[in-house]
Amino acid sequence: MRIDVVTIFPEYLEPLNVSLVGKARASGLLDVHVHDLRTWAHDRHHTVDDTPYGGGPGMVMMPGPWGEALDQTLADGYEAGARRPALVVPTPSGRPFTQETAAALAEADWLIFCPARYEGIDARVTAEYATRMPVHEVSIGDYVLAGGEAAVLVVTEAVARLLPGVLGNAQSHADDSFAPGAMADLLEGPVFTKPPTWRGQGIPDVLLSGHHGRIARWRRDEAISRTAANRPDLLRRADPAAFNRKDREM
Ligand code: 6GU
Repeated sequence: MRIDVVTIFPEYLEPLNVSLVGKARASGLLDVHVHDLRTWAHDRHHTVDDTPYGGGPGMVMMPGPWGEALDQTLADGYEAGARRPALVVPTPSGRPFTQETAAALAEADWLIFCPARYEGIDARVTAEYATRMPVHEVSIGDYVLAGGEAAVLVVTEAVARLLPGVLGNAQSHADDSFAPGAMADLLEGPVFTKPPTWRGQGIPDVLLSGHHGRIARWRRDEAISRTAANRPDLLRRADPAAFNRKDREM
């Protein structure tokens, strides 16, 4: 997968060199290009924002630099052999970014991220590119960040770990909270490793029983309790029949 990021804070994207995403880049599974939007600002101060039409607080990112940046980024990507770009525009007004969104984006072969600062990007930019390619406006949660760069890190990590070959063990995302499947709509419960006693605390006996059916049922029950405590909204949308069906398999 090719990823381009156009930003006024290229250094904010340095974490893309670290950990899972960094390794995916080093192994050639991800080809990441970070661009400074101010490269396409033409005045002495490299201005990329201006006051909003209609008045109001804050500044809006100008369409000029974004249009030139995206045209150049698209030309370079096509030149390098990338096909079928999709724009990802992080914004608190976007659709909620979920595991489902991550899975859909992981099917793409080229993502171009457009993180905004200030009050956002002039709306004509997304309108124009939407005539030529998919444009995904995504929000990573119900709170307001100073800009979209942190969301680019979040989305890239969620997508990268779904790419074939990036995680050692494909099962490790089959069981994730929010993954589709048996434990869909349930959060993962607690986990334990050695030593068997730590600061006076043992581990649940069932985990040492060797009885896979009982262990699976215990984990499922823990998942339900944790979901009830932390995300009752998920339990309300879950299918209660799915819980009982599992019991008959054990
Ligand atoms: Cl994607 N951007 C900003 N600026 N704030 C957010 C967000 C994105 N998602 C939640 N809050």
